[in-house]
Amino acid sequence: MLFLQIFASHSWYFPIFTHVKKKSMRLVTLDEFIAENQYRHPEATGELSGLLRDIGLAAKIVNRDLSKAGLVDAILGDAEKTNVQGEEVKKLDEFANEILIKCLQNSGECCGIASEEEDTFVAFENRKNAKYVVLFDPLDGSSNIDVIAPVGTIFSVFRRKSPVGTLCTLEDFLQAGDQQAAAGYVIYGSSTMLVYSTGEGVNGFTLDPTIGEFCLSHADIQTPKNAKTYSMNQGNCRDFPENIQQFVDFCQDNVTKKPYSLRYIGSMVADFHRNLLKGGVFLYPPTKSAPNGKLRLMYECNPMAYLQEQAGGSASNGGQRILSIQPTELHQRTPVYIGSEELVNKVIHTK
Ligand code: AHM
Ligand code: MG
Repeated sequence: MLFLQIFASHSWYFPIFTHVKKKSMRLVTLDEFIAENQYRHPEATGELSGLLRDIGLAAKIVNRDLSKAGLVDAILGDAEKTNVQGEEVKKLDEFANEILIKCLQNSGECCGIASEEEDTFVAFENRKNAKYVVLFDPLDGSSNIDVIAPVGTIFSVFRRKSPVGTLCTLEDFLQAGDQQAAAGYVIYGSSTMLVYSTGEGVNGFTLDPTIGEFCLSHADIQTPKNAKTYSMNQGNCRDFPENIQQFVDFCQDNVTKKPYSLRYIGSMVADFHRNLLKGGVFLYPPTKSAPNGKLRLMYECNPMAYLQEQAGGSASNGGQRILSIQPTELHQRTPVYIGSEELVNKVIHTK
């Protein structure tokens, strides 16, 4: 009965109902999509597929908790406190961090993680036989939660370099971005979407809350080669390098009176997602007080650069392709210019 109700309420997904609505298409869930991709690669062991499914599960749990953020005191409370029931009070980014760690440790495919919320990497003692490590920013832009602006989870997956059967090591995590086996993000906005790539294009899945499944909604995302949108914290402009100030002048284009649009939410996932779909460039330049910018190479810039390149865009730190940077520390920061290829080129070639 329940199945029939769900089936009927989603009739537009199914070809059987094409006589009802012309644009009908079959629903493809994230799990089906992952399984289909695995089937197309007979050499695949299914471990990466399992890992991606587990990240999807963690995203659903985070999404559930986020949607209650304004209602449940424990979710918005400060860390290091207990509530009246004596339970530990946590902030949402700590919740998200714990959920991801638990889901990945339970998965069996992940031998260790590194998180923006942890001082150093965590090796899973009980998962020495797993082949992958995952790095993530559990809740990027979390300062936006209080005002119900979009936030996101960003993740990056590498094959380990240390021998299977041993504890993972720092070397497994400190790999250049072009070695990523997969990367993606979840955006928790007016709807919730998971976007990921395993190096064969970029696909987006929107969470259908009525069935609790991510469903393919944005197949093979290609980003526009050019656009007239830029995203940056322009309040810092006087502190930016001369060439970035020149680029801002170019965007404001007082000569031809055709300025570019400035769109900045202050949540990288949201700004990136809009630019990925509609075109644009996101900039987080160095400043005098932060010569390497603010954003982290391993948790934010590498996964987003991987997705952007897979979608036909590009990403640079101003002198080097983001994906070619050899990391030296887990938490290292880098300036980043990422988005539509022609706009990124314009930024990095402006003198
Ligand atoms: P966070 O990882 O502590 O949430 O900080 C990262 C966020 C990004 O989502 C966003 O692009 C940036 O910080 C905004 O910084 P600013 O407030 O300096 O513009
Ligand atoms: Mg972050």
